[in-house]
Amino acid sequence: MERTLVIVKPDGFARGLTGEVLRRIEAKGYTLDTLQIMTADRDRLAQHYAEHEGKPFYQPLVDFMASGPATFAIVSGHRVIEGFRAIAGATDPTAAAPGSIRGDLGRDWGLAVQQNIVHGSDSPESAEREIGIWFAQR
Ligand code: DAT
Ligand code: MG
Repeated sequence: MERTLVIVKPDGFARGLTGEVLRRIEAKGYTLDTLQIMTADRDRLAQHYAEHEGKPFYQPLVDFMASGPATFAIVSGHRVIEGFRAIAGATDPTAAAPGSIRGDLGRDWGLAVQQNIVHGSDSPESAEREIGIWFAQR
C-alpha cells in the first residue's frame, strides 16, 4: 500500500488544527498508520528539507519548523500521495483553493515563512526517504 508522510506543522498544531487535519484524512478514506507529536530537531529538518538548501526561505523555514511541537503521521492508501496533496491544496495558502486544508484554514500572516499548516510528501521516493528520517524503525 502506498504511504506518505504528513506533518501538521507548528502553526497548525498551535492553532489546534491537528484534529481537523486528521479528520479530513480519515474522511477521505485514508488510514492513519502512525502518529507522533514532537518538536523537530534541526539535524533531521536539514535532511528533510535538503532540496531547499540555499533558497532564501530555507533558514526561516527550518526555524519555523523547529519552533514548537508538530504532529507527524504516516498515512496509507491507494494513491495517498497525490490524494493528500489535493486535500492540502497549493503551497501558498492565500491562493490555495477553498475546500482544501490550506485554502480553508490558512492565510498569509505577513511573516517570512509561509505557515501553511501541513506537509505532504511529493513522490513515493520522497515519502520513503522522509518516513525514514522521522520514523527510524519503520
Ligand atoms: P509543498 O509544501 O507544497 O510541497 P515545497 O516543498 O515547495 O512546498 O516547499 C516546502 C515548504 O517551504 C512550503 O510548505 C512552504 C515553504 N516555501 C516554499 N516556497 C516558499 C516561498 N517561495 N517562500 C516562502 N516559503 C516557501
Ligand atoms: Mg514539498
